[in-house]
Amino acid sequence: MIKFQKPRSLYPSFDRKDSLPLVTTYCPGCGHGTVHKLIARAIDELGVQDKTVMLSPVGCSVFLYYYFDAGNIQCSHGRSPAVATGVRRTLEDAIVVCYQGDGDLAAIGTTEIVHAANRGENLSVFFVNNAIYGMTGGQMAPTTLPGQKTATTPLGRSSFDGAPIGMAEVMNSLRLPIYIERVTLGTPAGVMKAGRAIKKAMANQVEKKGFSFIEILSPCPVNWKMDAAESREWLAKNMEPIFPVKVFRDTAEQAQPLPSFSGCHPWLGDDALRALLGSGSALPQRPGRTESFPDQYVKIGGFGGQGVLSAGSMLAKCAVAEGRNATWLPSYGAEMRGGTANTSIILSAAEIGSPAVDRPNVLLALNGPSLDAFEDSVQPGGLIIVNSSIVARKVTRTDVTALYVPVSDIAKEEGFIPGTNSAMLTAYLIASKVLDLETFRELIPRSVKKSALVELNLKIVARTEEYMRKH
Ligand SMILES: Cc1ncc(C[n+]2csc(CCOP(=O)(O)OP(=O)(O)O)c2C)c(N)n1
Ligand code: SF4
Repeated sequence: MIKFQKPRSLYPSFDRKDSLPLVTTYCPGCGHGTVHKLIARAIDELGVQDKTVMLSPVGCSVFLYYYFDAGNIQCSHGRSPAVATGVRRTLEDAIVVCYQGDGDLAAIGTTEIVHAANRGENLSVFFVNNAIYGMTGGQMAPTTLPGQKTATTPLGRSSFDGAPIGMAEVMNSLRLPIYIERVTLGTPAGVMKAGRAIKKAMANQVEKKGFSFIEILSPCPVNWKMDAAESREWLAKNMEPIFPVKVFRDTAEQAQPLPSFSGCHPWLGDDALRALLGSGSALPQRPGRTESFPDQYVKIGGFGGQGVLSAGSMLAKCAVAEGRNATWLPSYGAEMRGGTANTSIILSAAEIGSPAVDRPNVLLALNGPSLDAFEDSVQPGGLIIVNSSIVARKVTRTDVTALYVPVSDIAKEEGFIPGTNSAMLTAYLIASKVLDLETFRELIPRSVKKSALVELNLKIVARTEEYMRKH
């Protein structure tokens, strides 16, 4: 009969390591190995290996994915609760495990953990508190004990360095977490109890109950400068009085499963969300152009006040109205009115992975600084439309199509300078032929509140159309 077996959710041998695939990277007696085993056992017992996503921290456990045969995302230092929130909200059934050290969670990542807990995200967080920065050579952590000697407090932590932060207590000051417990690896009984707490935190997530936080007091023999046995004794004798081991809160029994959602806000349907954002079904759906077009990576740049951001938003709405996918990413610089502003838009028939546009294939330069800033980034074969009313120079690139349209003059002659952006969008829609100009015309009354301004914008569209026909 097999009494003890390595959990299935740990690899039988750690082949991702460069050498010694049968041992971990952890020092002898380190608590990380124990915690890994307890989590792996919980994953096995709950039968969730194929849907578990482990979030590796920065710290000694950075190579978590060497060991766990499960999904993994390596997060920036302290950011795993934010990454976990993203995974939670896109993969409804995933079991998302945040594994964090005290440098990771209680120092650089304090904001992320507090807000994820405060939102009551359905997550399991395992906080390995070894009172020190292990990976970087034993510097003081926020959890370092008073008087404890570390690389940065060689005479011992003094009150000048603050007091040990009780993260379980901080969590307990928030309203939404459903389960908060501090456990210890200081004794064999403590390890058994830690295993039960870890499993319970995972089970809460499986049942969609909400946010569970387990703080695990864990030895770091190497940086504490002790052997394995001494470190567990030191932990029980010195850490446990400062960090009381107990259940701080357990309301999982009463907690109702959180509402289910998929890629959308849990309390808003798709239509309500679109209406709120002023897009999708709230827009007229037009057949538009049926021809396929290459994905458009558009950068619009100009002075603040030239309507750069609203031009981007309008372009994205036109695409959505024609049944295309679009993203609009405004860039809010520190600029005031008169400074420079830019926005990125992607138009595609396919789903769009990221809204960032580093290499545009379309540049709409409403002013000279935008042409200077973005000309070099345009893809070969791309299109640059320059506001020739105020940009004196020509495009220097010879591997792109350059058009010069006096969009500021057109808007000015129609008596409405803020309509410069409408003139530029018209020029782009005509030159590129990707979307129907009629769609833009139809959307203007929906976006511009005052009827007098609707008229002016429509006149600017007509004037630009005429200019483009003539030239
Ligand atoms: C943004 C950033 N800042 C600082 C570091 C350096 N750094 C790496 S690990 C670490 C602390 C690790 O301590 P802890 O989270 O307690 O984990 P342990 O190694 O003790 O398990 C720090 C400060 C980094 N990698 N990235
Ligand atoms: S330095 Fe400390 S925390 Fe890091 S592996 Fe060694 S014992 Fe573990």
